[in-house]
Amino acid sequence: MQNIKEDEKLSVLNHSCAHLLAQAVKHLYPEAKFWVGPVIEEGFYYDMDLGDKKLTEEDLPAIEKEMKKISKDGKRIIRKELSREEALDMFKDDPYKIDLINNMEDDTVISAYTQGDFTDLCRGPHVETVKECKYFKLLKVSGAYYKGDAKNQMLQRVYGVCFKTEEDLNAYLKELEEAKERDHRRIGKNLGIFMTHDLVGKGMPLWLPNGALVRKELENYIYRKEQALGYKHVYTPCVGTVDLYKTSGHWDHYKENMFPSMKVDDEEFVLRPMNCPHHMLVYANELHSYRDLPIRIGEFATDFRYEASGAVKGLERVRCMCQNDAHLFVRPDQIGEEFKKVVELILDVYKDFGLKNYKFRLSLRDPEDKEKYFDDDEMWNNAENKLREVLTEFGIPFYEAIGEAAFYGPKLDVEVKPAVGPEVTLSTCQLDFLLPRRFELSYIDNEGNKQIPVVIHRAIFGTFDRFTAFLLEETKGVLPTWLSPVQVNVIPVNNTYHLEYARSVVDALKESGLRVNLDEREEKLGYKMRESQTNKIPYTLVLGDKEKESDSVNYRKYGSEEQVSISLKEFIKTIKEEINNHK
Ligand code: TSB
Ligand code: ZN
Repeated sequence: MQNIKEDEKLSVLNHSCAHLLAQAVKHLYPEAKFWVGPVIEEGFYYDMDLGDKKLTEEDLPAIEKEMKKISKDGKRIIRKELSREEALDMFKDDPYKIDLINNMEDDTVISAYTQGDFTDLCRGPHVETVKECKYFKLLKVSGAYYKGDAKNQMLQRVYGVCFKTEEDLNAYLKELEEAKERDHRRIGKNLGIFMTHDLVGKGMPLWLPNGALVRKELENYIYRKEQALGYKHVYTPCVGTVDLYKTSGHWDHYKENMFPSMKVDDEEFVLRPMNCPHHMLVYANELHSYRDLPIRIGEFATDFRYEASGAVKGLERVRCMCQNDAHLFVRPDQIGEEFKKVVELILDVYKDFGLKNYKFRLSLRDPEDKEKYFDDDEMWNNAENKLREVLTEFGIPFYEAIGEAAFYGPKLDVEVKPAVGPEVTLSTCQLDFLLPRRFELSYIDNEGNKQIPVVIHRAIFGTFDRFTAFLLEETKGVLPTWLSPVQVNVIPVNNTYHLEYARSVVDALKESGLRVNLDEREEKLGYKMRESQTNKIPYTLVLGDKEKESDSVNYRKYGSEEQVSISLKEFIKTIKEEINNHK
């Protein structure tokens, strides 16, 4: 999707279009007051106060119509510089603009732009006439707190986008439409993957039977991989005492991302935002020798995080999530090798899922930010250099991001781009020299002395929630056979003659461990076959006389027109092979 901000001319055009929007709104709702209307990557928006009038998407066409009218009229856009007094006088009826003026530095050049009957306080620049804002579209409305502060009143934000030509606008709208089609919230609903409910709460999705099947398969898949790599899996509670998180440092560094605490008897609990403290205690439960390391503690662990209500999104950004988490306890001399193994596992998993659209990001601390990051230059430099070294050795392309590290150490993140909205992190692998110290962890070295291990935090899927969201978007809902909630849909040509045979095929498939649906509804064959496609079921079997007589099946693979006839035995062998190869 084109980034409007990156094209200077387009950026100016969009800014002018924001003014055009405000002018049109002012014509339709004369009481309207305006806050700010900046250009963003996807176009522009304007925050406005319309008193009691609550805008909905249905109001947008009328506003667009008024914008078109003003644009056609073709008034020039005229800049005027003002003294502070003139500006305060000009906008005396507008508390938001007064606020803006009062917050300007003394040496700011204050300017206003006028087009016909509308004047706005603005730094500019703008296009010459409103005529140039011709190919635009208003996209959506949402609430936005004044100055982005939840304590302030809610304003209304109208989003739009403007292009130089009709073709550009149409191409953009088509892309937008395709992104909407790919949006996991839409696919997730259509395929019965998850739901949400106000009574459960924001950012708290409920996994429906189909979604639960997908998730279980993902769990089994990664569990087997991790077991093979020597991980030990545990179960620990999804709460901990405030003292646990004071010991870990989360209470000081991560509190704004945590749910508030609750008192039970004489204990004060928090819903855990991370599992590291629990795993530190699991490690500390036994004495360890240098020979035991690395120790790899894994868990599919439920966490709760406070995410802003405007930021929660389907399964991608939730307040209750399940991490595919593990903490690796290693000797300092094992850091490079163990980190490498994690990167290998990430690459291996991504290959299995056929994922290609991702970027490695090396997230480093901001050395200036002494609040967020613990203060030990040497530790940070060592850790950051170590990660950089391994990546370079691997020859993996990566980019560096200052200020994105966790408070306890630098990390490697895998970034992906959702259908809608900004990039998010999927996998993560984080070095940590701090937590082992805070929990006074140790192992005995080969000379009998106590040493402190290093911890690597890593999540391959990130969370099952986010990974599923991404997978639904990457596959457009066409999951590989091994992950599909229903793998085979069996349709008898005629219930009277073929149902019995169809049932025997279903039994045989189920016995082989396949997930099967028998469509025995009294509907037309063509209708049933189309529905099988809509539900994105990998295999549709159509069973009639020929199949019944020869103990065979006639199958059609999702997305293919070809109908294939093979023996039932052969079919089971083929599909099982496909599943075992994670295809
Ligand atoms: C890897 N302590 C480490 C852990 O040991 C940790 O919690 N790291 S994290 O904060 O980066 O979270 C791990 C992963 O969870 C992220 O990489 C991301 O993929 C996923 N994640 C984070 N926040 C959310 C959220 N709100 N919704 C869904 N997934 C999330
Ligand atoms: Zn952790």
